[in-house]
Amino acid sequence: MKKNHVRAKLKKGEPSIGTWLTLPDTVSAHLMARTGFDWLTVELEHTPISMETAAESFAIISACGTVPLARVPWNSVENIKRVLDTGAWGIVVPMVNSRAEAEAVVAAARYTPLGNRSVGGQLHAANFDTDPASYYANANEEILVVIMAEHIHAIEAADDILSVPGIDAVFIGPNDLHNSMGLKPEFDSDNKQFVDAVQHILSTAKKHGVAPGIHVLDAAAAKARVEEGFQFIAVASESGMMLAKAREITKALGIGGARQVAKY
Ligand code: 3PY
Ligand code: MG
Repeated sequence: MKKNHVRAKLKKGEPSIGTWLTLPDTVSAHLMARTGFDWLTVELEHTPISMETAAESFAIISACGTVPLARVPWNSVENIKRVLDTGAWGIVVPMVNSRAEAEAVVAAARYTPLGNRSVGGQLHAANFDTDPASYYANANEEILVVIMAEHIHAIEAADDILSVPGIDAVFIGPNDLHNSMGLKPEFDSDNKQFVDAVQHILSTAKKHGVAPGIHVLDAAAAKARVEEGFQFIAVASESGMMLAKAREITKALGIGGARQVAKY
């Protein structure tokens, strides 16, 4: 069975950099899997990506030697089960705001005795280049479980949440976190409440042996967060990169007026 090299890196305390896939397109997933990112997260929370496109993307990404992850639309047994059973090597779960919600994530993502994930499916084993019995026996050691801290309630309950056994990483969603503070959604800011919340997650994660992570917009921000001790870092998204480059060109040509493009 293949090894999840991203989980291994995080366990060793090393950083691991990836990006988000937001387009419902297996061709762009294939091309992105060859660009050098450690992992690619198929984004099912805020996009029209179907389960079929996601499953094909997981297969293509893993065949390229990159780790396929899925951000599920919400924290539920159904969502977590379906992406893992169709071949994702890990999950990113939005808005985990309490210990009970974190325990529910682990229960859905880990097989007994760590959780109660139901057994079944073919594609999980295929993507790890093994048979289902070996997958069931080893999946708890290979599946990456990432929960998101993106609400002030998660910051307040960080100690309770991050002490739940079975969580590998905590990933800050800066846009929702700003939003929950009544601030404009942004990837970063100097706002003291936001800065303190980020530092609180960083130190609480380290205390509990959980890899801290955050979503950033560019390589400079990714390097700065690595310097601070963050490990699981997402840089923008494939559509954000495409649109930023397209806008750079149309701006240089003086066309398109003051049009803004989505950042991720
Ligand atoms: C956020 O910034 O809210 C996110 O969910 C980033 O992935
Ligand atoms: Mg969010």
